[in-house]
Amino acid sequence: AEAPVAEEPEAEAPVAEAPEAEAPVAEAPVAEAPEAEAPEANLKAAIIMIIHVFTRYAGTHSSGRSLSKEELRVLLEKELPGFLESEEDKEDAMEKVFKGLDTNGDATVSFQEFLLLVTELLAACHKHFQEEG
Ligand SMILES: [Ca+2]
Repeated sequence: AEAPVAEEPEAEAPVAEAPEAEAPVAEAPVAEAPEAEAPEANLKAAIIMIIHVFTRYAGTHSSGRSLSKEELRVLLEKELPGFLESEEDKEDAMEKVFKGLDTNGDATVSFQEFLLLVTELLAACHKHFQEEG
Protein backbone atom coordinates (compact mmCIF):
# COMPACT_ATOMS: atom_id res chain seq x y z
CA ALA A 1 0.00 0.00 0.00
CA GLU A 2 1.28 3.15 -0.90
CA ALA A 3 1.98 5.18 2.00
CA PRO A 4 -0.27 8.03 1.63
CA VAL A 5 1.86 10.78 0.69
CA ALA A 6 1.09 13.31 3.08
CA GLU A 7 0.01 16.01 0.92
CA GLU A 8 2.22 18.65 1.78
CA PRO A 9 0.13 21.60 1.89
CA GLU A 10 1.46 23.71 -0.75
CA ALA A 11 3.21 26.17 1.07
CA GLU A 12 1.67 29.20 -0.17
CA ALA A 13 4.44 31.03 -1.57
CA PRO A 14 4.36 34.04 0.44
CA VAL A 15 3.24 36.54 -1.99
CA ALA A 16 5.96 38.89 -1.94
CA GLU A 17 4.21 41.96 -1.09
CA ALA A 18 4.65 43.92 -4.11
CA PRO A 19 6.34 46.91 -2.92
CA GLU A 20 3.84 49.59 -3.32
CA ALA A 21 4.81 51.38 -6.33
CA GLU A 22 6.05 54.52 -4.89
CA ALA A 23 3.95 57.16 -6.25
CA PRO A 24 6.35 59.21 -8.17
CA VAL A 25 6.79 62.14 -5.95
CA ALA A 26 6.18 65.03 -8.11
CA GLU A 27 9.17 67.06 -7.52
CA ALA A 28 7.67 69.93 -5.86
CA PRO A 29 9.42 73.01 -6.96
CA VAL A 30 11.23 74.29 -3.99
CA ALA A 31 8.89 76.83 -2.67
CA GLU A 32 10.64 80.07 -2.42
CA ALA A 33 10.71 81.44 0.99
CA PRO A 34 7.81 83.78 1.15
CA GLU A 35 9.05 87.28 1.30
CA ALA A 36 7.86 89.52 4.01
CA GLU A 37 6.17 91.65 1.44
CA ALA A 38 5.02 90.60 -1.94
CA PRO A 39 7.44 92.18 -4.35
CA GLU A 40 4.59 93.90 -6.11
CA ALA A 41 3.37 95.59 -2.97
CA ASN A 42 5.09 98.78 -3.97
CA LEU A 43 2.39 101.17 -2.91
CA LYS A 44 2.24 99.64 0.52
CA ALA A 45 6.00 99.96 0.81
CA ALA A 46 5.85 103.58 -0.36
CA ILE A 47 3.18 104.42 2.21
CA ILE A 48 5.18 102.83 5.00
CA MET A 49 8.27 104.72 3.91
CA ILE A 50 6.47 108.05 3.93
CA ILE A 51 5.26 107.38 7.46
CA HIS A 52 8.77 106.37 8.51
CA VAL A 53 10.32 109.49 7.06
CA PHE A 54 7.84 111.71 8.86
CA THR A 55 8.24 109.91 12.16
CA ARG A 56 12.03 109.91 11.99
CA TYR A 57 12.32 113.67 11.53
CA ALA A 58 9.37 114.54 13.71
CA GLY A 59 11.03 112.79 16.60
CA THR A 60 14.33 114.63 16.52
CA HIS A 61 13.49 117.51 18.80
CA SER A 62 9.90 117.15 19.82
CA SER A 63 7.19 114.66 20.54
CA GLY A 64 7.41 112.86 17.24
CA ARG A 65 3.86 113.79 16.44
CA SER A 66 4.69 116.82 14.35
CA LEU A 67 7.51 118.63 12.63
CA SER A 68 8.91 121.85 13.96
CA LYS A 69 10.20 124.28 11.38
CA GLU A 70 13.73 123.10 12.06
CA GLU A 71 12.72 119.46 11.71
CA LEU A 72 10.97 120.18 8.45
CA ARG A 73 14.07 121.96 7.20
CA VAL A 74 16.27 118.95 7.96
CA LEU A 75 13.74 116.60 6.39
CA LEU A 76 13.66 118.65 3.20
CA GLU A 77 17.44 118.98 3.03
CA LYS A 78 18.05 115.28 3.61
CA GLU A 79 15.11 113.70 1.83
CA LEU A 80 14.57 116.17 -0.99
CA PRO A 81 18.00 117.55 -1.78
CA GLY A 82 17.70 120.43 -4.17
CA PHE A 83 14.15 121.22 -3.13
CA LEU A 84 15.14 124.40 -1.29
CA GLU A 85 18.41 125.02 -3.10
CA SER A 86 16.54 125.82 -6.26
CA GLU A 87 15.08 128.87 -4.56
CA GLU A 88 16.93 132.13 -4.56
CA ASP A 89 16.34 132.81 -0.92
CA LYS A 90 16.44 129.52 0.93
CA GLU A 91 15.21 131.00 4.18
CA ASP A 92 12.32 132.70 2.48
CA ALA A 93 11.44 129.53 0.61
CA MET A 94 11.56 127.54 3.82
CA GLU A 95 9.26 130.04 5.52
CA LYS A 96 6.78 129.82 2.67
CA VAL A 97 6.78 126.05 2.63
CA PHE A 98 6.30 125.86 6.38
CA LYS A 99 3.50 128.43 6.43
CA GLY A 100 1.87 126.74 3.49
CA LEU A 101 1.85 123.41 5.27
CA ASP A 102 0.91 124.59 8.74
CA THR A 103 -2.72 125.10 7.87
CA ASN A 104 -3.94 125.25 11.46
CA GLY A 105 -1.25 127.73 12.42
CA ASP A 106 0.07 125.92 15.48
CA ALA A 107 3.68 126.40 14.36
CA THR A 108 4.22 122.70 13.72
CA VAL A 109 3.51 120.47 10.76
CA SER A 110 1.38 117.45 11.65
CA PHE A 111 1.35 114.28 9.58
CA GLN A 112 -1.89 115.40 7.93
CA GLU A 113 -0.26 118.70 7.03
CA PHE A 114 2.90 116.97 5.85
CA LEU A 115 0.74 114.99 3.45
CA LEU A 116 -0.06 118.23 1.65
CA LEU A 117 3.59 118.41 0.67
CA VAL A 118 3.65 114.75 -0.32
CA THR A 119 0.50 115.17 -2.39
CA GLU A 120 1.83 118.25 -4.14
CA LEU A 121 5.13 116.56 -4.92
CA LEU A 122 3.38 113.44 -6.18
CA ALA A 123 1.16 115.49 -8.45
CA ALA A 124 4.08 117.56 -9.69
CA CYS A 125 6.19 114.47 -10.40
CA HIS A 126 3.30 112.73 -12.11
CA LYS A 127 2.75 115.73 -14.33
CA HIS A 128 6.44 115.89 -15.08
CA PHE A 129 6.56 112.21 -16.12
CA GLN A 130 3.47 112.62 -18.28
CA GLU A 131 5.00 115.56 -20.06
CA GLU A 132 8.15 113.55 -20.67
CA GLY A 133 5.81 111.01 -22.19
CA1 LIG B 1 0.03 122.60 12.16
